[in-house]
Amino acid sequence: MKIDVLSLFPEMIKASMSESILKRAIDQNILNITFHQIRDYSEDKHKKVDDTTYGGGSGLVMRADVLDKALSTIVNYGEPHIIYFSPRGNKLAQKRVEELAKIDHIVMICGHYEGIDQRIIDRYVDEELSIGDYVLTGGELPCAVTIDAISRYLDGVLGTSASLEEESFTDNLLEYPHYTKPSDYKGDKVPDVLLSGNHQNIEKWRYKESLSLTYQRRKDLFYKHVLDVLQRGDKKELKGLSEAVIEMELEE
Ligand code: 4FV
Repeated sequence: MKIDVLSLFPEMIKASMSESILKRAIDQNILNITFHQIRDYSEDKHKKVDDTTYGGGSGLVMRADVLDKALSTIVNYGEPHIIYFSPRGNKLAQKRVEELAKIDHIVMICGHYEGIDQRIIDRYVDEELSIGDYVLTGGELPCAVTIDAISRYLDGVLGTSASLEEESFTDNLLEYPHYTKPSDYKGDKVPDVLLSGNHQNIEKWRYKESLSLTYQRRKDLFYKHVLDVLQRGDKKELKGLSEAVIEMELEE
């Protein structure tokens, strides 16, 4: 995947991919990321990239002419999908991450101050993305978060894709509890079923744990999951769901 990142603080983003899985993905050229210092596109003698907001009010806005110069340079090479990070955007979730991972070339615009001139959004931006309902100092962290999440879906980045199949938000379920050695830690034991080697019982226990945790913490996801299972109408799934719900009831 080719990613062009426009930022006033590219080092912040580079730092987040200088270790471990992301560093390996870049070294193996699975991820080909080009960083563009937005200030380099300012023709102002002081390399100014922002100005006061029309209509008054505090705060500064990133200038259209500077961003246009940067984007027009990059966009010439093919039809990239252009993302701008802002609290107004669609909330990033695993399903959209999976879809973005299938795109060859993405341009990511990291705003700062109050944001960027709306005319750049109207002219260039295909998608506004938010990573959460809170206000950050800049788009750099949302950019790093998005690249990290996407990279996990690129072939060759994760050891096996198996871990992608069984993780949070797969089928709208939160992940079941994980345990590792020692089997008894300060008297706290690993659930017996996980030591049983009976994979059918282990799978049932994990499903019931995921379902119960999702019901407690994310009813929005729980109802989506139940609806999907009902709509799929798969007998084995329906049986598994009803058994798990009964067990949850019994545990209440
Ligand atoms: C943000 C978010 C976010 C708003 C003004 C950058 C800041 C500043 N981006 N998800 N939450 N952006 O807070 O994506 O320019």
